[in-house]
Amino acid sequence: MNSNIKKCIIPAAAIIVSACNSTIADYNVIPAPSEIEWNNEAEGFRLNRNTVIAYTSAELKRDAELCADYIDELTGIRPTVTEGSSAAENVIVLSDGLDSENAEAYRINVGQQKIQIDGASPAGTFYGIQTLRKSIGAGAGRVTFPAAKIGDAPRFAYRGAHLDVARHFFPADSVKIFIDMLALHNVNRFHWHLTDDQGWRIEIKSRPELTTKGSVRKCTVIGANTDQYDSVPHGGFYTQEEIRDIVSYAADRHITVIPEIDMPGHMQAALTAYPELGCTGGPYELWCRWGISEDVLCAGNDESYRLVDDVLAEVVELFPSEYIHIGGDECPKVRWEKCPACQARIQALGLKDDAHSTAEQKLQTVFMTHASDVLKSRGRKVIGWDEMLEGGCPEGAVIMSWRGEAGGIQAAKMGHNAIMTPCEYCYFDFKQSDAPSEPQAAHWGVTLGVERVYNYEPVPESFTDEQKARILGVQANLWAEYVPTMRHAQYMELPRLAAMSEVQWCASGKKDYEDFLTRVPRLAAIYELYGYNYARHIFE
Ligand code: TNX
Repeated sequence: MNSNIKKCIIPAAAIIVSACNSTIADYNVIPAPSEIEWNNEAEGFRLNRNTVIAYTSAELKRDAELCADYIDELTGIRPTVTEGSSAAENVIVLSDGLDSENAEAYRINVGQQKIQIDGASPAGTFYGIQTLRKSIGAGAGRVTFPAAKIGDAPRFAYRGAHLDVARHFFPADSVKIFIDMLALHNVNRFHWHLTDDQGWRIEIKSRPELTTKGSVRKCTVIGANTDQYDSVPHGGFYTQEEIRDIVSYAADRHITVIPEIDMPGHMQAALTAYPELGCTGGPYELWCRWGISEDVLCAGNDESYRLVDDVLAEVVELFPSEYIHIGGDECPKVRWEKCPACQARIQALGLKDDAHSTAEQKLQTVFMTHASDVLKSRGRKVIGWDEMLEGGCPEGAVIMSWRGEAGGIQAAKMGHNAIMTPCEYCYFDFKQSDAPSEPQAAHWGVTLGVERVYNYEPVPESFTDEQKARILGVQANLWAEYVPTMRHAQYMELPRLAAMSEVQWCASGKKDYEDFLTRVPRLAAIYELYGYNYARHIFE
C-alpha cells in the first residue's frame, strides 16, 4: 500500500453532503492511521438500518457488540450483530486473521457492499473498529464510508494512561468513563494508582483495617498546601467485586489494568491502619495535605514485609496483568536513619554507603526486591518508579521514568526495560496554560500545552537498536491533588490525551502537529457527544 497517498484528496462525491442528514466518513482520525489509500473510482459503503456486523471468530463477539454500540451512539443506527461470514452484502466483517508481526495491527478494506476489518489479533480488530468509529464523527445519521484501504499498526506496545484515585477518590462508574476515554484514544494500559498517604482505595480481605481505617481522611487542604483545610471527610474504596468488574470492563476494550501499590513510601494510609509498622510507632493519621510524608513503612520490621505479602497475594488474584506496579518513589530515609530496627537490618545485611548509594537506599532495594520476588513467585513482573534504580534495581524490573528521561535512559543502558513518562511532557496534572482563569494545577515550572505533549519523542536518537527496543512505550499520568471530579479529570486529559495518542501510536517521522490540529475537531465532536468536558485552549 502506498503510504504517500495518505493525505490524498477525498473523492468529490464525498464532499457533497446529500440530503437526509447524511455524512461522509473521513479516515483521517486520531491517532492517524499509517496508510490510507482512497479509491476515488469506486462507490463507497452506505450504512443503513439493514447493515449487519458479522464476526468470524468467537473471540470477536464482544468487539462486534461494541462496534454496534459505537455506531448506534454516533448515528442512531444499530447494526445487527451475527456470527459467521455468510452475509455478502451490506456487511461489516470482523476477522482476526491478519498476518503481521505486530499483534495490534489491522487493515480495513471499504467497498460498496462490504467493510472488512482484519486484525492481527482481536486487539488489532478493535483498533480497526476505533478508526471506523472515529471516521464517522458525531451527529451523523446516514453515513457513507468512501471506498478505501487502510493499513495501520501502533509504534509502541505499551500505551499507558495513569489515574491517581488516592488523592481524590473516583467512584467505579467514573473509572469506567475514564476507561472509555482511553479506548477512544487507542490506549491499552490503565495504570491505577490505588494507594497513597491520603487514602487506601483497594479492599484487602485479609487486612480489612486498610480500608476501615485507611480510606477516609478527615479533611483536605485548600489550594496548594496552604495552611487552611476544609472540614469535609473525603474517602472511598473499591470493593473486590467492583475491581473485578472494572478489570473485565477494561479487558473488553483491550485495556490491561496495572494496579499500583506504592511502597515503602507514600504509605501513610497503611500506617494509619497499622501504626506498629512505622519506625516511630505512630499514631498516624491519613494526610489531609499534599507532598511527601517522612513516615514510611519500617524496613527493619518483618511485619511490614508480611503486610506486603498479604496485599500482593490478593492483588494478583484481582488483576491478571503481567505487570504489577510497586511504586518505590519518594521514600525519604530520615526515619530509617534513626530507627534501631532499620539500622539493625542494615548491619545484618552488611549494607554500606558507597559512591552510588547510601545504605538506606540499598535497604529500599532489599524491600523492593522482596516485593518483586513475591510477585515473581506468582508469575508476575514488576514496574517501579525511577527511584528504584537508586540502590540497585530488582532484577527484571521495568523502570517508569518520571523525573525526566534520565531514569529511562539509565535503565535501558543497564539492560532494563523502561516506560517513558517524564513529567515535563507527560504529567497531565500540570497546568495547560498560564491564563489566570486556569484552575489550580501542578506546575513545576512547566506549562504543558497540547503542542508540547505532541512533540515529545520518547526514544533518544543516540540509542543503539538494542537500547531502543527497551523503551516499551509511553504513558500520561494524572495525579489528582487538584482533580476532585471526573469532570475535572476530563478537562485535564482532553485533548492532551489525543496528542499523547499520536506519540504512542504514530511512527515518529509521521507526526505533524499542524495536520493533527486539522483532525482534532472531528474527535472533539465525539467528546461533545459523550459529554466529555475538554479543554478549549487549542481552539481559541
Ligand atoms: C510526584 S510522580 C509524585 C506524586 C505526585 C506528583 C505531583 C511520582 C512517582 N510521585 O506522588 O502526585 O508528583 O505532580
